Amino acid sequence: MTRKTLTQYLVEQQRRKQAVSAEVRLLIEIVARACKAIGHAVSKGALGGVLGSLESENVQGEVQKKLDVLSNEILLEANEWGGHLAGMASEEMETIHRIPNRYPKGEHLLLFDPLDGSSNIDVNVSIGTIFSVLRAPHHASGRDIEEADFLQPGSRQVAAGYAVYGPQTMLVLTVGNGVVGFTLDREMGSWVLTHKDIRIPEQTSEFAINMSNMRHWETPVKRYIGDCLAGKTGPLGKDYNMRWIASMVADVHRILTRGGIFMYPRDERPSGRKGKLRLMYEANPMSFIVEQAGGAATDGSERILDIFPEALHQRVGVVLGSKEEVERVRNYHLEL
Ligand code: AHM
Ligand code: MG
Repeated sequence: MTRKTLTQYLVEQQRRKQAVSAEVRLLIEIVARACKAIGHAVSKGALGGVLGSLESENVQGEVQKKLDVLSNEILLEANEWGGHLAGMASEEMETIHRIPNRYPKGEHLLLFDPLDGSSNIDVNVSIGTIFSVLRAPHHASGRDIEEADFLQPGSRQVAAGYAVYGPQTMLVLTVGNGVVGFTLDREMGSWVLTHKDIRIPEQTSEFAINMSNMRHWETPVKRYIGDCLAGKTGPLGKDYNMRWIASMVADVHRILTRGGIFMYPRDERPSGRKGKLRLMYEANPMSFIVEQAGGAATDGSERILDIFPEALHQRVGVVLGSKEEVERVRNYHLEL
């Protein structure tokens, strides 16, 4: 069996399809290398002293886990010096990270959730890293990058991906030319192409939602889930199964593998929080991947990739996965 590595895949995308530039190729290789380092730390667990929480909170008021902070540092350090970036932004940092003056600057912006699924770190359940790549606006060249330069709709992403640290460590990637998956060969230390053209089945009878939030949901979501639970004799005429891993990377990875619908909808909780997941480095990269795999992603009414962001850490309702099921949920919203 001939094995294709991430490097070979990217060189081919550059040469044959012009889907990536040399700069994006370098960027993805560096992010992939950082994910290898994060995966290594994750796999050491208690032996590496990486479990547990710190005293600190991030900008969203969430207690930071040691691995949240460590993963953030790994990604920052890996990506600072290569000359491929104009700036970075992360779930774990209040504002953007400029490239220090001692390094050359590039034309791209990198956004990431360094360790997604934080509540699963200490319980040995799959977690991951999510990233999104944008182009720095032309008008930003020659001056320091600003937070406003990052506020671009997801449809402008030039690449997106995630690494999942599970029974296998995998990297799933799109450069706007379909979705591919690589499995980490731990002995060789290389990412090997194992999933050539990932496609999400258009239909499904499996949903993923945190049911404990039901009392906060908007009416269309309550109606949809109610109809799913009604099973074969209900209006949808089929029995549904449910999964909720509480790591978006792992839930989305399952959907890419066998279909399904994932929902963390905006809701009406007293805090006024509009959804849990963040647009720029969770919803956008996952929506790009899901659409490239033939699925769909909406906030209930609008295509996620069309949303014009207003803030770096903006939250958004997320409904994504198998195309026909996402369309169904969108129709429940339209009917109201
Ligand atoms: P995090 O970035 O702090 O880890 O939060 C995002 C995670 C997602 O991975 C997951 O879908 C969701 O939060 C789970 O939330 P809940 O614990 O409310 O079910
Ligand atoms: Mg997250």
